[in-house]
Amino acid sequence: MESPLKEIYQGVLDGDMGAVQTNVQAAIDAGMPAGDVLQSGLIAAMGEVGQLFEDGEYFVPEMLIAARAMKAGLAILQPLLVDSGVEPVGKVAIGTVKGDLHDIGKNLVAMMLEGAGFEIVDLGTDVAPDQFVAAVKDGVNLVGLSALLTTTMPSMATTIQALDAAGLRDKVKVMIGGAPVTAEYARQIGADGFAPDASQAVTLAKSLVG
Ligand code: B1M
Repeated sequence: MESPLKEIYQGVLDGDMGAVQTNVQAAIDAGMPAGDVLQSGLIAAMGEVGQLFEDGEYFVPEMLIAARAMKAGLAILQPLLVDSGVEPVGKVAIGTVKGDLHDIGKNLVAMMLEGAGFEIVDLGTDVAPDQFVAAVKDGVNLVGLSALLTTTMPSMATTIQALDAAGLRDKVKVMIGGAPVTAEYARQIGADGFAPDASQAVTLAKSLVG
């Protein structure tokens, strides 16, 4: 691992926002691709934060400050990952489902979709099924549902059922993702597709609206 990446990784683990910002900028200035900084620095470190939480070494406050540090790094990468000026290829309403407050992955997917030319309606976190229904009534052609908790995954199914009940299911494609979500689960609840990460979410979104 090269030095700025190591510092970024450690900065996220320590929740040291300043160190993350300084080293993300240093990595970019040194010519490192933004995608590498994201994957090998920020995302890799957040994976370890999750492991430390599971092992009982980190608690919610540590997760929160790690997330804040990661977001500070992402803010620097965002303009580099989002290549603007492209004609919208589709309009996506994206949100983290009801009961779930995790937004880093959802934001990353939104950012990458925007970079690929999609218009984004970001509904935020803890999004109730009727909010997705309202967005579809407003004219989005793709709905993106994110869930990070096994306990909130059923809200994905509830959202699809709400679209169905509103008579809108055949007017919109639904893609789902998030750490505990699988392709099998997508099939089970009648989603149109599942993507394991942000770049595959772009490929999937293009194929769904194409
Ligand atoms: Co939470 N948390 N958390 N947490 N948290 C997890 C998810 C957990 C796995 C940690 C663990 O135990 N190892 C665990 C869930 C266990 C489970 O459900 N089985 C957990 C828990 C238990 C909790 C609380 C219940 C803790 C508590 O209060 N006791 C609580 C729940 C709050 C709530 O939501 N109601 C909670 C709270 C929090 C914080 C607020 C402290 C913070 C979130 C801050 C924020 O998001 N603003 C937090 C964090 C940071 C995590 C971990 C450590 C990191 C999540 C993250 O940002 N990853 C996480 C552990 C982990 O996932 N390893 C954990 C980085 C991000 C880039 O990855 O979100 O997976 P990810 O997104 C990826 C892909 O999944 C995919 O693309 C993204 C980019 O590649 N993807 C999509 C995501 N959405 C997609 C949508 C798509 C397509 C792809 O299409 C639409």
